[in-house]
Amino acid sequence: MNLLVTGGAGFIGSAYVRMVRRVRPDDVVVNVDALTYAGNLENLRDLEGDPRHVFVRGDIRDGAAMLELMRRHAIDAVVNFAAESHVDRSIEAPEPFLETNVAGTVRLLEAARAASVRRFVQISTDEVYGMLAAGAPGFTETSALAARNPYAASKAAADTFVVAFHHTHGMDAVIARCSNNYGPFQFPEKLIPLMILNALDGAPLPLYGDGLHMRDWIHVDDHCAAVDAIVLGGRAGEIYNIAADNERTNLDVVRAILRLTGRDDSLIRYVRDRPGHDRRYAMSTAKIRDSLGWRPRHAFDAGLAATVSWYRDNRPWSDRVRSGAYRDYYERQYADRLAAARPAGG
Ligand code: NAD
Ligand code: TDX
Repeated sequence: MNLLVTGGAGFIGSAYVRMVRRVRPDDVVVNVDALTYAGNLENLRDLEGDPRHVFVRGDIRDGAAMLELMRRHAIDAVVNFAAESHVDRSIEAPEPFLETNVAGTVRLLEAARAASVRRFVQISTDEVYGMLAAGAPGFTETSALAARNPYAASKAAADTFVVAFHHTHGMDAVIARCSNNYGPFQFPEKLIPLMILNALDGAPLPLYGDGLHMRDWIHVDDHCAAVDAIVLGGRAGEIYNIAADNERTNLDVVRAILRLTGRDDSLIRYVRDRPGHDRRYAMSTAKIRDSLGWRPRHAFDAGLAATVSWYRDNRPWSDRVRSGAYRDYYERQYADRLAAARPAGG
């Protein structure tokens, strides 16, 4: 199979690309990523020199470029991870979320249709269902869309387009809605890597509001395995929730990180709450378990401990992310090759 993965230099997309190369060595992965602040080619170091991993710096909003890539590589399936992914940024500046998450997804759908790509998998999120009341059973795939922050609104809009392309054009499109991911290579603007790095440094840990908001955590590799089960066996037009039943308050997560790093609660700082902060997300995952046989493999406590160890052992990665040095990597790895390929004076 020839796969086009978008956003494959980000946290989850890079884990998915590494996984596909490992489990299906004959598949070709064309990895297209705009390398925004969140894209980091150092996440793909393991794949350097791999002839079946083709990295292309490109923007999903550029429909003509996406179509050309799909045709040139005879793409069988598109897996769309590319997105602006951070809620706090969407509150400050929603425009890039509209552009990439909505317009970008529509242009990618149009390109996939024009190229007669067999399958389109949209990577969505639990946040499209909105906030869940304390004690209420988890959202199912038929729950209404009720996004409550600009990031979630952009993802819900994108999902609606995906559903519309399935119904209107008969496209084989499938949506995956996952809960909060954690694991190696996550950009340290998100709760878990931010708190791990601050705890390792003995710096304050900023908890929003009362710290009692609940999220349901899943190891990134379990999410990727679920996505791959959907790519291979999901039914056209269906939506699949993905989660691993690890609901925790943010305070619980932060305390676990403090224990794992040998620190104590004195580092916790309660700071101004996120505007419109959703109290709780949770979903039922009976559908993907029953129909595709997927199960999570990582227990949260062990997965979190391994993640803390990874950040402790990979300080050069996070130092380069935090200093901004990671952004030079693309230039060093690829710009010379591109310049060499260009005609003189071009
Ligand atoms: P990330 O921010 O780490 O990575 C996003 C990647 O997309 C980056 O490499 C970035 O360069 C790329 N990108 C951004 N705009 C682009 C554009 N216009 N064209 C091409 N590439 C572009 O995000 P992540 O946490 O890996 O999330 C990946 C996907 O999973 C997103 O669609 C997100 O909505 C979804 N998701 C994330 C979580 C989570 O907990 N992180 C949970 C559920 C769903
Ligand atoms: O400094 C912080 N302090 C804090 O208390 C940060 C960054 C977060 N938080 C809280 C806010 C949330 O309740 O921690 C929780 C998790 O925050 P984020 O890591 O920003 O994730 P969240 O807002 O839940 O969204 C994530 O899960 C759904 C991803 O970023 C999305 O891409 C995904 O779709």
